Amino acid sequence: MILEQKGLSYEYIEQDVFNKSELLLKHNPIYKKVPVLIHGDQDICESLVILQYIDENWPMTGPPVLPVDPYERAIARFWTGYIDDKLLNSFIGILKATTEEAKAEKIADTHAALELLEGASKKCSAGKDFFGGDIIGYFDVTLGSCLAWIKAAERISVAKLLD
Ligand SMILES: N[C@@H](CCC(=O)N[C@@H](CS)C(=O)NCC(=O)O)C(=O)O
Repeated sequence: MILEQKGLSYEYIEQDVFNKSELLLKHNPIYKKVPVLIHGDQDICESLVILQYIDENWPMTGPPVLPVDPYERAIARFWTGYIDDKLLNSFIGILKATTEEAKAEKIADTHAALELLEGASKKCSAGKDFFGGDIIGYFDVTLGSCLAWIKAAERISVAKLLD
C-alpha cells in the first residue's frame, strides 16, 4: 500500500505460507514470514521495519509515511506498536482460544484495545480522515491491514468486534 502511495515501482511475489518457498526461506531465514521487501541485494523483514525503511530510503518520493514532527512521529510509532502488540495478540488469542472462558477474555481484551485505538485515532486525526491528517500513513496502513481479518472473523461468527 505504501509503495503504491509513494508511486514506487515494485514486483509483488505471492507466497504460500503453508508451503514456504526457497525464496522466502532465503530472504527471511529468521522468522520465515511474509512480508519481505527485497531491495536490490538487501532484504528487509517485518512490516513495520519495511514501512520505516521505505520512508527513510525514499523521503522525497510521495507523501511521508511517518509524520515529520518528532513528537508526532513518536506518537504514531507508539500507537502503531500498540496495534502490533496488543490488538493483534488479543485478536489472534480469540482464534486460538480452546475454551469459551479464554475466548471471552480475549474478546474483552480486543474490545478494550479497539476502544483505546478509537480514542487515539479521534484525538490524533483532529477531525481529519487519517491518523496523521489528510493522508494514509504508518498507523493507518497497519490498522487497515488488520480490518479484513477482523471482519472475516466476524463473518464466521467468532465474535462481534466492530460496529
Ligand atoms: N510481525 C510480522 C508478522 C508477519 C506474519 O505474521 N505473516 C504471516 C502472514 S500474515 C506469515 O507469514 N505466516 C507464516 C507463518 O507464521 O509461518 C510482520 O508484521 O511482518
